[in-house]
Amino acid sequence: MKIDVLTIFPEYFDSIFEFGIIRRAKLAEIVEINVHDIREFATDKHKMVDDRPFGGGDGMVLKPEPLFAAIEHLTGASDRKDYREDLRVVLLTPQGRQFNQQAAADFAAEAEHMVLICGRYEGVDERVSERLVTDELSIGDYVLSGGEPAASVVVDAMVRLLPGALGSETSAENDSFSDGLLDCPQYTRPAEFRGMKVPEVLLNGHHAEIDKWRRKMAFEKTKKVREDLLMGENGERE
Ligand code: 6GU
Repeated sequence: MKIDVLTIFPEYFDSIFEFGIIRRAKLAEIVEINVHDIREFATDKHKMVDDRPFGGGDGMVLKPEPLFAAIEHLTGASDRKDYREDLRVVLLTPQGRQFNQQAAADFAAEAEHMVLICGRYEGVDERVSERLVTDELSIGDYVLSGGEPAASVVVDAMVRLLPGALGSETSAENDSFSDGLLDCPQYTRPAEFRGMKVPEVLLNGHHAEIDKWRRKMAFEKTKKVREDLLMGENGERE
């Protein structure tokens, strides 16, 4: 998969993709990630990327021209109806639909090329969404100053699902959310620490019992802190 990130703060990403699974996936050429400064695509002599909103109001709005130029440069198309089937142009914005594990899995499976546009809190000219953007995503119900942290979240959640990104020693199958539940508690040595003992069931090597305990703990944890995950679409317990 190829990922292009468009941002007015390219330095934000200097080290964020240089660790752990994402770094390994880049080295193994499972993913290629390029970060671009939107300002490089500015068309006027002052390299302006934002301007005041028509109709008045606070803050600045990202201008359409640099983003249209950037998307055209990166994809060869300037209208989403001309995109390749495996291209996604994503705008990170608090007005987007909420990103989740299923969305990460869908992008990882379907997209060969992804362009992430980091919006600003104040906004992006609507014509970018109208003509260029295939998906508007938010990472949750809180306000960030810009889409940069959200873009790094989306990249991380997606890249770890690409075939080969996780070593054979780990797997995404047991992750929180992949089965709709949070993870069970985990312990490592020592078996007793400051008077706190590791649950006996984990020490006895009885795998059927351990699996049963883990499922029970995962369910109880989920019920306690995220009961919404146990509910179906209509609010009924599943
Ligand atoms: Cl994607 N952007 C901003 N600015 N704030 C957010 C967000 C995105 N997701 C949650 N809050």
